[in-house]
Amino acid sequence: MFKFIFIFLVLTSKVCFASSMKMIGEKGQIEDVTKVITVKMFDNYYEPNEINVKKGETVKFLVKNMGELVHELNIATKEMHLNHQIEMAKMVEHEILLANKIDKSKMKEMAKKDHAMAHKHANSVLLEPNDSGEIIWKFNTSAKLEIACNVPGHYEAGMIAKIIKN
Ligand SMILES: [Cu+2]
Repeated sequence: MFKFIFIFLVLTSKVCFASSMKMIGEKGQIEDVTKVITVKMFDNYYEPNEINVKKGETVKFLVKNMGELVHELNIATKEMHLNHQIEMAKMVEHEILLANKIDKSKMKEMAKKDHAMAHKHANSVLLEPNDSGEIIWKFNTSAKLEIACNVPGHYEAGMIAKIIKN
């Protein structure tokens, strides 16, 4: 019985996650990219802090962390960001996420037990200072989205970039 409940919980959380992901768009394909946007991350803000996209467009984001702290660029709804902040706080608690460093070997270890700790989703990158990454995202839904950093304290500090769809 307990086993059944556990499996049920795992399945429902996966389904919920998948459906909210679908709501915000999907991982884009390189051949569909029509716009490339460079976003610089500082302590604690983005430059630019307003992104214009067309509905249906596939955008490649080149992300550079120019700050002295670890930062994230995550494309989601406000509600998803707030939920994700709980996971990020857990990463800090487990000392996976330090102020200016990500303990990648610890992250791998934890991910075996708790998948959320792997922090590998197509809609986000988590970068150490001087590191860079990219996201290719297809904006094929009308969901109200924002780019945000969910490292504890950063969202509250205003590390948010508006996504304007037209
Ligand atoms: Cu940040």
